[in-house]
Amino acid sequence: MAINEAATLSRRTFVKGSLAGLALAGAAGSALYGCAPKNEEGAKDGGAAGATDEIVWSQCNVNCGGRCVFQWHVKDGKIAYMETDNTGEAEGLQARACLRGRSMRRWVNHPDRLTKPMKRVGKRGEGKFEEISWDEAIDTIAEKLKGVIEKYGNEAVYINYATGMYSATGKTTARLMNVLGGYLGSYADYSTNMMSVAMPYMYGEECTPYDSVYASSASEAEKSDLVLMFGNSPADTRMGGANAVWDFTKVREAGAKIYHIDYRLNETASGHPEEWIPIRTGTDAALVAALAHELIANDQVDLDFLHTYCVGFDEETMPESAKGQNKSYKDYVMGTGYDMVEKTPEWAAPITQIPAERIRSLAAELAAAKAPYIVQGWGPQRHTNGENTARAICLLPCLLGKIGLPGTNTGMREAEPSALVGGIPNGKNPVKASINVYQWLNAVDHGEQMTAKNAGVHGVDQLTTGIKFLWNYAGNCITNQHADINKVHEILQDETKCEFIVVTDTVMTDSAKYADILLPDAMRAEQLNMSTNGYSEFYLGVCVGGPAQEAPGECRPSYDVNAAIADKFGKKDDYTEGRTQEEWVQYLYEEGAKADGDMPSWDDIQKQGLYKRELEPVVGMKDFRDDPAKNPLKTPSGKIEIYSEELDKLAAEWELEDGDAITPIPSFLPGYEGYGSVTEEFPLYCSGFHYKSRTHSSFGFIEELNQACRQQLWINPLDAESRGIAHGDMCAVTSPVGEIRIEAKVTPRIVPGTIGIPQGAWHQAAMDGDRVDTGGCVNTLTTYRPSPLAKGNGVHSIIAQVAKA
Ligand SMILES: Nc1nc2c(c(=O)[nH]1)N[C@H]1C(S)=C(S)[C@@H](COP(=O)(O)OP(=O)(O)OC[C@H]3O[C@@H](n4cnc5c(=O)[nH]c(N)nc54)[C@H](O)[C@@H]3O)O[C@H]1N2
Ligand SMILES: Nc1nc2c(c(=O)[nH]1)N[C@H]1C(S)=C(S)[C@@H](COP(=O)(O)OP(=O)(O)OC[C@H]3O[C@@H](n4cnc5c(=O)[nH]c(N)nc54)[C@H](O)[C@@H]3O)O[C@H]1N2
Ligand code: SF4
Ligand SMILES: [Mo]
Repeated sequence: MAINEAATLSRRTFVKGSLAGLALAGAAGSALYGCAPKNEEGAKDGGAAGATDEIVWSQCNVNCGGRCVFQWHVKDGKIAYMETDNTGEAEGLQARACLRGRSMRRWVNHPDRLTKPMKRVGKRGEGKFEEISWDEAIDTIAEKLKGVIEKYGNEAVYINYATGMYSATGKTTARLMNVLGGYLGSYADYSTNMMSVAMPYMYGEECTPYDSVYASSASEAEKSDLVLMFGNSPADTRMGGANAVWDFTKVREAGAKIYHIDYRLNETASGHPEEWIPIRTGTDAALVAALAHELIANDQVDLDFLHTYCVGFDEETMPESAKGQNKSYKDYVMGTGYDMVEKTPEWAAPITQIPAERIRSLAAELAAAKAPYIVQGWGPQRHTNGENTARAICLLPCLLGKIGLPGTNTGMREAEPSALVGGIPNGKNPVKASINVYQWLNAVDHGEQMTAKNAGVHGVDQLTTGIKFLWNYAGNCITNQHADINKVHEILQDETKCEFIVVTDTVMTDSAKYADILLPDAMRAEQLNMSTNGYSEFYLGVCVGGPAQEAPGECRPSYDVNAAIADKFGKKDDYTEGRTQEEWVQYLYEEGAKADGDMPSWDDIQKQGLYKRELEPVVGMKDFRDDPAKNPLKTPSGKIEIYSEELDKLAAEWELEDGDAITPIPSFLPGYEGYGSVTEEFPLYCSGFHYKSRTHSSFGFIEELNQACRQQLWINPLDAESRGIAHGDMCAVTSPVGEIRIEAKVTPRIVPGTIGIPQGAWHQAAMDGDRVDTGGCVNTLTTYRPSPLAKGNGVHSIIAQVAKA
């Protein structure tokens, strides 16, 4: 059913009159966030509040993933205020923006916007720049790029992981580089790194965290009688009107029990403390082992399911290579294999901080549940032992035999919809080598030493060069969002390592300070924008519109900038294929519409701005459950591999760092700076979490948002009292690699022994002085230690100490 075909209130241009009054009346209310006109303005026009010349559709394209819809009300060529999605009838189907999205006007019109191209004049990271012309900027970039390619080859060019811009025409650096001979590729992402690499060993190579075949829709949880969430908080991380936060509200209303396993009482559990099962950060796989122990001890595992659909639960289904060696998961749990330790609730209690009795009762509740909906967010896997944690959580529904059935989930995060339109294609990368996205800093430092076996290099056995040229478009992952900022600073100071860095952003972020050339981008409100739905659990859609106003100063769309760079190589036509950005948008829309069959015409979508239709819910792995012979998984055995022969092989062949391990079954591993690693100097565990007031570091400079949700250190009263820290005190948090200042939030909403820091605050330190970060960025504290299998960012594993500052 199309829910916005008529789009009665959503015509692109409408002036005054009753329709305008109707639409605007609904928007009144929250002037603080710039989404509604002031009353005085409205009064002038007899109630058609702040009547504007035009409504321009656009979207929130940051990487919270919600892609909520904006209607920019434009007056005299300037954005006057913003209204969000008010179309369609059904509840929950409106892609309504959260406070961050509703602050977008403050960002777009901020006096701190970058408006001119600049070149670095101080040291890297110092933040000293001089304005230059676009001609000089483009000439310099082209010349440096040519030089690096000639001297080191295309493998020396890298495009840093960056998530600030999701739109059909937003990311074109890869396309540019592909027409210029390619670049060092990358795999996985900072969001789901350990899960993306580990889950294919268990559920098959097509299993990604963004797939709707291997996970159930959030709405499926409404049919469940027990929802078990591991580190999953849609009310923090999917706050938009069409996101999963809405579903879980309905689950509660439907009467299902919900449990949140988290080291903190997150916003989704807020107001429902009875739903919170506090756990020590990074120890979920130990909890799963103890739950498995109880299920096995009480004959509550579904042996039929395990023997038909899975490999490696017990001896009966072990692969030939591992038979008779006590290497099954059951052997691990019952104390007859590997470490010969029985994983009883009493074993798990001191590790997880969950009392043995609670583990027992939870196992009983799980065994009794008709349709357990087991789901993990991406927090539990963003640890140095995240590969095994992700697999262990997915093991639970297997033990219960509750996969592929109504009301259940596979242990993965909720399913995400597919896209209705694609982006400008990247083309093919002629360079074969790729690295994990998190390995870029090692590749700058000592790329030529990185191999398949010691660093997870893909495509080649060994890199031939380090990274010499770094592109960074719409990302803050050079420093702020990466790890160990002090280490990054040291490595990037040496200009013989990475010789040239280009950053394109809209404001002076911490990463931007490391640019050799810094380019000012036009924002999406300032150009024609198109994007499909984001994380929405409710609809498939597409939104087209813009520009709403002109970009300030000399800001230019990055598509045009990259075309100008391609031109310096005589490759402009290869890059553009003869299309302007606007022509690409139309082309991509029409390609999407052709493939879809139901989307409106290009003419209609331009008038209507937004198209959406309801999404059919899915049950993860239903086809496999219904007919495993006909629909085998893409694992070597075609089954769910609880024991993976491939992982066993890697474990034997790879060169791992001291203390690291890869295991064929999802056993509990503490991980670097994980359980048991605290010291006298750093006696606390510390974890980051994604925060309401920002999307990572995006919006981090919007003062109103900082005031609404302050950057605070979550600390349990027990840990605070013993340190003489009171609520609101300024604290010094130290880790083995850095020190920050942050205000204390003393709260029982966090387990004792672990502190929590909202990730994404803007790093602020005198890098030529004491390097104490007064901005409170958690990546001042994170050690740069890629995880064993994925080589990913286990940045939620930190050890720390806190003192009153
Ligand atoms: N407001 C807001 N929303 C966002 C973002 C944002 O920055 N701000 N970022 C977006 C992006 S790109 C992503 S990838 C997603 C991130 O989504 P997630 O990765 O799921 O978010 P996190 O906050 O890291 O973790 C989710 C929860 O897991 C808990 N947790 C952490 N470690 C553990 C653990 O070891 N065990 C258990 N059981 N729980 C743990 C945290 O306390 C948190 O409540 O969010 C997206 N949405
Ligand atoms: N310790 C720790 N670190 C983490 C995480 C964690 O949980 N803990 N989470 C990780 C995760 S999941 C992710 S996805 C990454 C995200 O890390 P990043 O991808 O760096 O995300 P942001 O910090 O949002 O940075 C986006 C940048 O894009 C810019 N931008 C926005 N709009 C535009 C535009 O129109 N044009 C241009 N040129 N720039 C624009 C913003 O100003 C901002 O600087 O962080 C990771 N880092
Ligand atoms: S929920 Fe996400 S996409 Fe929606 S407005 Fe907020 S930040 Fe933007
Ligand atoms: Mo992410």
